[in-house]
Amino acid sequence: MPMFQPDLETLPRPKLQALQNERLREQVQLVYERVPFYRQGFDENRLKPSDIQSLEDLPKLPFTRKNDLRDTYPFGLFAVPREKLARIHASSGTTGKPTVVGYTKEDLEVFAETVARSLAAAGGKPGMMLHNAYGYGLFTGGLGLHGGAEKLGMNVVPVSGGQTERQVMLIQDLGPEMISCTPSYAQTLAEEFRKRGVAPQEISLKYAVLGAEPWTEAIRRSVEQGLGVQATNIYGLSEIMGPGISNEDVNERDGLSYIWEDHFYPEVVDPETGDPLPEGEVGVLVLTTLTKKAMPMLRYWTGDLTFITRSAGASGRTHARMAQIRGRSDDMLIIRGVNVYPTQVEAVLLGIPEVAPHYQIVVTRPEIMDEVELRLEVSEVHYAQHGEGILRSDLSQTVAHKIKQNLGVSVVVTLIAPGTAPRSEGGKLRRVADFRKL
Ligand code: DLL
Repeated sequence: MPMFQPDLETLPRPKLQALQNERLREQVQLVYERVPFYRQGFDENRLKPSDIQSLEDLPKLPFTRKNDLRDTYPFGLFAVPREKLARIHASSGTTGKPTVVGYTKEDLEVFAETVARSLAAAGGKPGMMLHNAYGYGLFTGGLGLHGGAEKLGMNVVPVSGGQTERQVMLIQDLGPEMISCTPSYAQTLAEEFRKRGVAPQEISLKYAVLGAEPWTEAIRRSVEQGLGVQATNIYGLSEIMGPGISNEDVNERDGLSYIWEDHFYPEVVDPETGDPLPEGEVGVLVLTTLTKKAMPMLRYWTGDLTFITRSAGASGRTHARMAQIRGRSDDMLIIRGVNVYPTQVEAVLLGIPEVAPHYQIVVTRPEIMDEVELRLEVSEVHYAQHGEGILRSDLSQTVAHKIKQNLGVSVVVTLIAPGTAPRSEGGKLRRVADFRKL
């Protein structure tokens, strides 16, 4: 696929590194001068900005965490006065106040460029129509994709999330070639088309750019088949910018996404010790912004688990690539001492054609022991063939056995009818209900 900024996306690595080092020094100087929180961090570690000369010096610095944003709510980590801000976004936390993030005009320019690179990698081209079903508002998804698509020269239908029937009508009437939404919402839309008897080849969509929540090959397959698209992964987070920190190339679709590392520098560290891990090892992704003006972030602890590689991808881009997120370190379920991520359960489903990638994981602790129930839909084809009786068949044991074999945990599998597991109504879907914390 043609790149949006080929010179930058294929910059030879020595040049890329020189650029990163230069930008890092500027970013460090900026936060030291303008953000008391960072200055304090430097002082406490007896560091001066001049101690950070290159990327190799980064591990000297402490991490910045979500709590630091909460503690300095709302504007404490901003490096510019309010008059220089062009936009605010916020992400809702599970408790209390949201985290607030800010952008200058220049930040919005970089945001649009990196999303434009992502959309081009996903198959987007000037003149193409994008049906943008990410939520518009404080969430970065809607406006983030919107700005990038316009920058690339696409035309955007700003549908936002929800109202599934209207979305389907608009797709049928306007004929967009590309859609952006959460993977769980793409599943919802695919089902709605099926219900109406619209075959995948009759749907105008060719490309889907999906992210904002973890997903696996099982869901990729169901969305690609259901909508007749090629689906790529888009990753990002508000604290660093929003969507478009990284994106897969549509011709690669191997689970590895290019990180636009001339703006966002990635490290992967040990979740327990925080020590940097070698390439290829799974740990927590830590990101440092290199060009942010309103809210620079040094060593932001994303909590997302992945690995990175700098091996060359087929597209010719030189930037590092990151693997699909396996989950967040705080989403990890500890089931009777065994660490389990919902995506691991989902991955097991891929090998079982009789079931659908629609499920809910319910964790309880009735007495002392944790109990896990996987409420899992039978595939429509299988259900149609065997009827309701299939729900009480030994298919549930087969699935439980596979999960035990692969993940080492015992789960009770309850088979449920197609269409009865929770669905995304437009935004991120929570597939885990953990009642132990209540
Ligand atoms: O979700 C930004 C975004 C919008 C990304 C649209 C992609 C598309 P937040 O609401 O701040 O920002 O949530 C960020 O969502 O730390 C991950 O845990 C998760 N996440 C985002 N993209 C992916 C992905 C947006 N592709 C948090 N795969 C991140 C897995 C993802 N998890």
